[in-house]
Amino acid sequence: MAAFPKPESWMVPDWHQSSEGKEYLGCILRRKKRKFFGQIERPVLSPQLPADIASYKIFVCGKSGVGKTALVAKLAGLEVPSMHHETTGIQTTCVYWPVRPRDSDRPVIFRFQFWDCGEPALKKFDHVLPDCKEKADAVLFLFSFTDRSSFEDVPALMSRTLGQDEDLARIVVGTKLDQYMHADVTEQDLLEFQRTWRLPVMRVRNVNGPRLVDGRSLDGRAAIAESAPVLNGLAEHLWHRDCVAAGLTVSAE
Ligand SMILES: Nc1nc2c(ncn2[C@@H]2O[C@H](COP(=O)(O)OP(=O)(O)OP(=O)(O)O)[C@@H](O)[C@H]2O)c(=O)[nH]1
Ligand SMILES: [Mg+2]
Repeated sequence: MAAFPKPESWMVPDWHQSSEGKEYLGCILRRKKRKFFGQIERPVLSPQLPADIASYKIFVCGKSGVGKTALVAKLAGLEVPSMHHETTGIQTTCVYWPVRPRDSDRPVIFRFQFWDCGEPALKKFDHVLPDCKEKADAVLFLFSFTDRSSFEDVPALMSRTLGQDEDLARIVVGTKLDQYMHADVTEQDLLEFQRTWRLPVMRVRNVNGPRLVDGRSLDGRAAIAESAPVLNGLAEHLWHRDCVAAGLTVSAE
């Protein structure tokens, strides 16, 4: 998975690979596998590992089959479904991710609550879209590298989803980057899109790593390494946005 570049990071880069980062990552692992957190569960930290928690609600949208459920599963360290099963209704998933701000002596544990909603529910029930957006901090707009129409529809998807006065972070995510033989969207297309829309674009491969057991990755740390760039990218973007909103820093735009 690859995240969009940021000129100056407020986080210590690759902290999750440091010895301190690995200690904190222990709180999202259980018996070397990624721990699944229910809505009211949270990581248990010992007094030797103090941290602040920052919670964000993130609505994941995009046309059916683009990879919304697969992306959330990948970020949560769960098995990515190999077949397409349409998501009926709304599925929420909590993902915890520790990061280390450069200017703080305490790590911050991000709690991302992803709201993944299948398109039929959005179309059928008027209350679903407002529910997904209520108190949300960000929307991920997904397209697939193998489906040009899903890419070309992103501007319309954004205006269908958010009104002009809705100030949520907008992040565009291209899925199926691994399917480069069937790619229908080029880097040049993405550069032009970024120039026009000035939005971050992430590129992801929602594929299972090797060795899966019981629907969870056998090697939780290997799975973490694969999803770290996207989780770090989300944390970076949302935190920076909050700092700009609080007047603590200036926008790079
Ligand atoms: N190779 C590859 N396959 C992917 C990727 N992302 C998703 N898929 C596959 O695409 C299919 C559809 O993915 P889903 O995540 O179920 O799609 P969705 O957007 O949730 O679809 P709905 O629930 O119907 O709205 C599944 O077979 C996934 O395994 C990817 O990055 N690479
Ligand atoms: Mg789905």
